[in-house]
Amino acid sequence: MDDGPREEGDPPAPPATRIVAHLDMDAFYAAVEERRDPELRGRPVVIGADPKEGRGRGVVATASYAARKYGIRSATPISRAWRLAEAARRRGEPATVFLRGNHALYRDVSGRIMTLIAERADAFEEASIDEAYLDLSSLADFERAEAHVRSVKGLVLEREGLTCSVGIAPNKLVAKIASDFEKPDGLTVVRPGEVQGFLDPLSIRVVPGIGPKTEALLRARGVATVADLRAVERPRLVEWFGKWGGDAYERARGVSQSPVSNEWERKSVGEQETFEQDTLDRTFVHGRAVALAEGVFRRMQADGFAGFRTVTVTVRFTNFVTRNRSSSTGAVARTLEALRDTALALLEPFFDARENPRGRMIRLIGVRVEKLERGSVPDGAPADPDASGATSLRPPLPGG
Ligand code: TTP
Ligand code: MG
Repeated sequence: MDDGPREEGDPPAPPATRIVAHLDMDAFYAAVEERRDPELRGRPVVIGADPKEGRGRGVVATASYAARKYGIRSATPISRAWRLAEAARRRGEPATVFLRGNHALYRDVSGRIMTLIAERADAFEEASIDEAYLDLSSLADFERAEAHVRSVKGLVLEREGLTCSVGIAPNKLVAKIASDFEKPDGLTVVRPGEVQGFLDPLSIRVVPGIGPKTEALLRARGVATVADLRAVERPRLVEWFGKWGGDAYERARGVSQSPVSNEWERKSVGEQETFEQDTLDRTFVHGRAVALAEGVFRRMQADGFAGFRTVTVTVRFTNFVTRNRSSSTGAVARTLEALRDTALALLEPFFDARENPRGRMIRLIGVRVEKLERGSVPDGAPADPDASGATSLRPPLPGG
């Protein structure tokens, strides 16, 4: 597409206000399940590993909002989720439904939603299975952007029966924080003059890049809110965090230049599996790696890609130490055999001293393909009758 956002290095255009929206589906997997089975609606629903009455391994992928009331979240160990659900049930609260999940279905729904919204933006960037950035700068003012986003939210609800939350702001960073501000079914608009006032009272945890460890470190130094972070001088942040300190300094001010990238390829397709028992049985691990490679290859093709340039395997040991190894080729690989053979070769050093000097057992493996090449999608998706309608933002872009 050549009607995309300006590239870095273009002659400086007068800085017309950018308008960026970040859209994130609400409790995505759980919402899709509730849509599929109305019996589940409003009930506590947990998608993830098999809980095995509290003995299961693996984690929660997502929990419906009713299940979040019990303290169950993404990445909660499934055994703990089970105990929280049992405790709630004993208090007389509704029983929790545990589902393994249907990833092919979530990918289908995601694909349709992405197509729907991509057609309604100047530029579009798929950030994960359930979130995307939209550049709406050509609408020129925030009121029009808000009205436009309302209609997009309405369309997603009408076509897919799902709600999402959206943030509208002058850049991706603030839009992302805003989309999380009021969930579910939220719409939060932060105009250029409001950025600092919006960010200041929020916890430092909303800043992308600040996870639990960085948060603890900052809190130990008396930094709890974005306003606190903004009060720390740049050299001090660099002293604490190295190069990342400079980014933190910018982020605390809501500054971000990163463009909404028009390329709409998902960057990778991968799957992981936690074993029932930790193991170093090479034959067994190879068997599971081959199965994962097959699943990944099918998904890659189902998502409209013909080949890949990079294969990555992940190994998590008993002690949760996690390692990745990758292999890249200049040419695009297009066969399952290539994927399988590369994955097995990458796994090999984990069975001996090269990557596993202490002979640790393996808890989990993953296989992923990256640098994907779009292939000919068999039947061209039917043209959306609304695509060229009044709500379409393409093609006119100011100065484009
Ligand atoms: P999120 O958008 O992080 O979560 P969510 O959509 O379930 O809930 P929210 O309303 O807070 O946005 O992730 C989107 C989907 O990605 C989620 O439904 C399941 C999957 N996922 C995982 O499988 N594992 C994870 O650790 C996370 C965070 C998400
Ligand atoms: Mg979401």
